[in-house]
Amino acid sequence: MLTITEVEMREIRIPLRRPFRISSGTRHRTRKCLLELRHADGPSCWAECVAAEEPNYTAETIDTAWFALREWLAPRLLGRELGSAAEASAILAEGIRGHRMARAALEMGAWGLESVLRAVPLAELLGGTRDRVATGISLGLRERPRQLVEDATAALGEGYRKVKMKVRPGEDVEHVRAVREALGADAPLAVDGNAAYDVREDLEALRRLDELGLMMIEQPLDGEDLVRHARLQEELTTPICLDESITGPERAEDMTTLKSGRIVNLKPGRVGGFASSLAIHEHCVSHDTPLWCGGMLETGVGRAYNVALASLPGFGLPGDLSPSRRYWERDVVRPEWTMDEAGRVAVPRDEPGLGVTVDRDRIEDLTVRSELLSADSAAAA
Ligand code: OSB
Ligand code: MG
Repeated sequence: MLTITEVEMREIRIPLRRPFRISSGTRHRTRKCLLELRHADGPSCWAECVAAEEPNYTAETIDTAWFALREWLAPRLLGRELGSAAEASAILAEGIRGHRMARAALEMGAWGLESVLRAVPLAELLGGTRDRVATGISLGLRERPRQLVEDATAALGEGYRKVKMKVRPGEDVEHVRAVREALGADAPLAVDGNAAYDVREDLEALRRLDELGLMMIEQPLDGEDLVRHARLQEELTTPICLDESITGPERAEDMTTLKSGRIVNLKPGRVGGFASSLAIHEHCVSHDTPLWCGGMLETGVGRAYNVALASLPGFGLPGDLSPSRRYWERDVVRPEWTMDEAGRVAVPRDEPGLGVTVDRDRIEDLTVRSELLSADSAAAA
């Protein structure tokens, strides 16, 4: 039986080594919500919520997630006897719209805790088969094309298997073309619009990007706009990859039905967790849809969950699974996540749970608020 008796919520503030700019804004540091789930018999496991400080990627933020976790979500699981973590998703979803990032944090934590209790590596619990997963880098916007050429060249030199450039209208064609020319026609190059494009106003720019031999154009249009993505995909040779649009298995099915895109960026923290991720994975595999695991500037805790998921057989394209050094002076886990010269991250296959040790002192230093939720307090509420 899987019984979560306590959830300790923490907000940490951790500075990024370099600011990260996307179409809708710049991040200098991240405010992160971490959870520690404790089982009746003592074992515990950490989890991470991917919600950011501002509602510029999705409507959720760390503050809405904190509220949802405390008020509605954690009380549903606390003290409840689950046969397995696979039951958590439906319990957390019942009668609750949205709040997928909040749900995912708790749901994935339940899988992590089950992995600890059953002494099975998380990757194995999910059905992962790979020992290593290839990673790409996601480059933030830079003012000058020359800076991007430097960033991209350095990334390929480090071994990264894919270079994804953030783009926005007006900061796109010239920048991407410069990188394409510097890296050569065969370099694995992609762009991510983070929903900033308008299919009518920006069609010319999208057509120019289409000529640059990109692996994919990620989420050019609004997340809810599967119909216009379909129309755009008809116009373009480059595959469209959906990120923000894929909020669950149904949206992946819609993408296939409507032909809104040809590739899926799956972030478990965005789709409500692992049960939903496994369903999307299955859909993509059965429809020959290429799939990769995206990232949300996770700390080493969130990274463990993404790496475990990315070890499943359907994840054929390099994920956004950069090592700790890309983001942090010092991560919150030991050892930190690293990448080999061939751009691969090793999947922990010998240890249950996250496969890395949480650095409690580091987390303590970074914590700005915490709250302890227990089965007793949930029963009283
Ligand atoms: O669109 O994939 C995205 C980061 C924050 C929010 C959205 C996105 C991203 C990234 C970063 O691209 C990927 C990473 O974690 O390295
Ligand atoms: Mg994206």
